[in-house]
Amino acid sequence: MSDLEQLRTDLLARIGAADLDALEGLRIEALGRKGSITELMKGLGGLAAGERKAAGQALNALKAVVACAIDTRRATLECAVLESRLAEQRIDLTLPVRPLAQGRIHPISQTIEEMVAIFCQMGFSVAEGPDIEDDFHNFTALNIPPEHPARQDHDTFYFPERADGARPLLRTHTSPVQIRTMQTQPPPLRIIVPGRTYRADHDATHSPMFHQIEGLAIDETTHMGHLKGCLIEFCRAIFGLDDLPVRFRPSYFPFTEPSAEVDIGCARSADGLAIGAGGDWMEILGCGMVHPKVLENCGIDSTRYQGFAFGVGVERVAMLKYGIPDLRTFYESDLRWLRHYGFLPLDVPNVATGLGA
Ligand code: 2NL
Repeated sequence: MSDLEQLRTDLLARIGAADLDALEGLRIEALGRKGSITELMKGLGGLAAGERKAAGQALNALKAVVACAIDTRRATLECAVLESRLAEQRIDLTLPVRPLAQGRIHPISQTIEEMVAIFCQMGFSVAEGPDIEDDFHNFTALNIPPEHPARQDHDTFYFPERADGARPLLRTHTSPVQIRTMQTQPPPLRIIVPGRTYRADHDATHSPMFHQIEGLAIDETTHMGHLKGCLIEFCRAIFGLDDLPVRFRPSYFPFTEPSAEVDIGCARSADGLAIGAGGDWMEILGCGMVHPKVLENCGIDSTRYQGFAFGVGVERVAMLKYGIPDLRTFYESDLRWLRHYGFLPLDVPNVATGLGA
């Protein structure tokens, strides 16, 4: 075998066995500026004229064969790499989808939504306001002057006194929002005010932060019949019982006159408590006709306008409706509890499910 044939056989064998990195090395070794074939071509000039042509043709043929073999081998290797990546990264469309981490709606949020839906269907609008209030909006405007005993009952959280002598506080009810609405919007008014409220009280049945929904309706002829109809309807809608017994019991609040507490029918037994007809009663909310002094404190003419107001504790309704036995669990942020008692985002209240069972 001639040297050239030997070189050819040797190169083709090594090309056939090379991986992509080795292949580039081989190309440089054979065809690069100092490659073996390049060097042989440089040597052609030194040959006798008679030999030069045949040797040149043989070298050109060798160069073409080697270049072609390298290109073919490279294409084969690249193709194999692509094939193996395609096989490895193939998407298996038969696999089940990964479960999406689904959040839950807190029972307090759900209960607020349901109550808001009921009152909005009756024509109320939602109003909101600040958690940090001043003495006037939380107490004085509501007919609770500084020396009034009701101030003690409220266990108010106060902030340090400011330079101007004012002492900001955390609102003890959502009524200040109604006061602000009456100060800025002329009657007729129909609003409900859901939100956080605060009292320095902490035991098995009281939390320092809790939620309320208050309502306010003011017009020229709004009377106690409207209050009763509206709240009877609310109690029946929120518990999904068309025939739920509801009674109004005289009571006292500084900001309403007359005032009443609303009880719903229930049955207490060894098994626990069931809402509905059963001979027993349970308090569910407070209400009354807005005191004329409160209207006047907000710049509303009490000889022309009158109205009713009410306040409902959200936690108590949520506990009764969803069978949550311990108030404190609402605020523990225990994810296992939330997965059990919480609601799925698409479970929005609606006429078919939200207001019913
Ligand atoms: C309760 C009692 C009540 C009101 C809240 C109110 C607000 C204004 C004027 C008059 Cl601006 N009244 N709110 C009235 C009666 C009762 O709540 O036991 N809530 C849990």
